[in-house]
Amino acid sequence: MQDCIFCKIIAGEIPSQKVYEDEQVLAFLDIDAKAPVHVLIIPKKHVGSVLELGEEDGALTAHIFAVVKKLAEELGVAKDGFRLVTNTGLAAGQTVPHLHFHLLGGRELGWPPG
Ligand code: D5M
Repeated sequence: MQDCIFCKIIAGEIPSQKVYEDEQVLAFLDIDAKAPVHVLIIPKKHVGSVLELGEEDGALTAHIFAVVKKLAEELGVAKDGFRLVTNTGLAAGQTVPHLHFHLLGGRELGWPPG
């Protein structure tokens, strides 16, 4: 999608520090890391948020979660614990309107989040 910063990252028009890529999914380091491990996992298909996910995206959604699990293990946060966050809409602080999952770990994570 034009003017979508994450679509531009997928297209290679904006650089990113990739940690995983396949045909459906890209994962890269968050530019504003909030934890020692802070990776964004995004579908390559432009989806605005979870509100735009449909039943037809079931396989894609399952694949995203499989990638989350793989990365959590590879990045060393699976054992101690990590958080998976998808901010949705203005009140939740979503700043990029392309579905993304924050994988955060490597420190104690407070609850509830701010
Ligand atoms: O999260 C959007 C996240 O996207 C936020 O943590 C910063 C990150 N971001 C924005 N631009 C970039 C680039 N170019 N590279 C890496 N990370 C980026 P949200 O939940 O929408 O607030």
